[in-house]
Amino acid sequence: MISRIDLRGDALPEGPALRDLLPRADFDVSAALEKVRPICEAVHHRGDAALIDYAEKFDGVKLDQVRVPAAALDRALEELDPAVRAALEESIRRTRIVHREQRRTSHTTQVVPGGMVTEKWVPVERVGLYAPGGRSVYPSSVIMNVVPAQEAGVGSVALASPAQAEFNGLPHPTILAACALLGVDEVYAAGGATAVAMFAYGTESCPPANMVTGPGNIWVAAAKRYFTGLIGIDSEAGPTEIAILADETADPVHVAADLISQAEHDPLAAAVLVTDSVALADAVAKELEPQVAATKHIEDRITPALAGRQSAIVLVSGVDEGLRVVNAYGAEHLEIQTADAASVADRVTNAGAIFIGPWAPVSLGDYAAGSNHVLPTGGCACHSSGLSVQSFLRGIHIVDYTRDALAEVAHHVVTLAEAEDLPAHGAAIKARFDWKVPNK
Ligand code: HSO
Ligand code: ZN
Repeated sequence: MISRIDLRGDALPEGPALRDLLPRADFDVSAALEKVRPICEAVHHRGDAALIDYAEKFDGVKLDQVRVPAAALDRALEELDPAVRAALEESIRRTRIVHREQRRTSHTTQVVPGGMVTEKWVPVERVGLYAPGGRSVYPSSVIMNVVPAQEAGVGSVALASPAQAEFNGLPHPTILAACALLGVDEVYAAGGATAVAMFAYGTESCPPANMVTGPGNIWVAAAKRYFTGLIGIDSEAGPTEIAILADETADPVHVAADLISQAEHDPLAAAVLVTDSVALADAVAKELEPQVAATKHIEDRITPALAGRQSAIVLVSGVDEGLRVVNAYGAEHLEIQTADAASVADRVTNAGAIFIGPWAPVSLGDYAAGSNHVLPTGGCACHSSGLSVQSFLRGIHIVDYTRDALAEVAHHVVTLAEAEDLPAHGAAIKARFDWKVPNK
């Protein structure tokens, strides 16, 4: 069911060449871009009317309004299964305590006496969060997006999720209940690219947002790319990935279960085991069969994900080589299931999140570790981080110099301005000192 890539023997190639040996799912956002363009333009020009038309076309529901009434949020919370409510509350509590510690305080540096630069952290004013419907109704993702925004101090947080025909055109009740638990009362029934466009341009019922975050399919990713520059985004989330670096000490039952856990998201999800133990590779391959057979989404997601070209068991000659492979790959989620896992994890440089040892499976991080589950995919972990409080803050530099402090450095500024053929830059300094350059 899962293919093997044998990298033992010859020396491993360097960085990008090594990465090329580890195939990934095709996720061509640029091709989808052309298809979302007319949708975004329609929302721009026709506002709510376009959102209502698209809900009818894509979601099969005729909406009277896109804003979800407050009573619907209250009802969803009242009707929420108490066990789910308790689990969501614990997830919120843990996620909040971790993210609260990420808050940044402003800092002032005295560069020279009288010359100060302050970095002031200011939250984004208004954020639109997207929660998918259909195959992926994830209240946990509402938590992972809302909590860091709230902890960053974002004043206005709105959420959009597709209208569902079976719930009278409201978003899924668990999504509404999660919003109610989090204190988010501005919710819209809008899906995919239309929701991103609604937040980017604003409509009659929804004021525009400065930033849109949240997971979604390729259309959501394409709409985020379409609006880059106009609004801020978190990332263009692609299909989920799990990589596991394991040696002969790992339990094949755990390894197989964890690979399957992320394959469950999507037929394009990637599950990659990197190991120096042929015995473990064989045992995991064997263990996958009964575990896959016993789970729910076999045909539509798990089997195609594990059999897809994006998933593999990669054989390496040792843990050091394994580290080179996982660092080249830059997985969204990386589990380390080796002897002395913490010190192996210390040597990981590229991953969205790292899960150490046998008691920290990715599923824990998906729901209740306290960490964030919105993480970079598709190798973006080599340059980006997951969602955090920082994602919703801007650092503004505040420059405050006295006359003497400016005089001290004036000649350097004038010299650099002249070197760049920008004499007016130098003149802005000289004008303050009777058109002379002090200290020269
Ligand atoms: N593993 C997904 C997040 C998720 N899992 C939501 C369950 N629900 C991407 O990190
Ligand atoms: Zn997951």
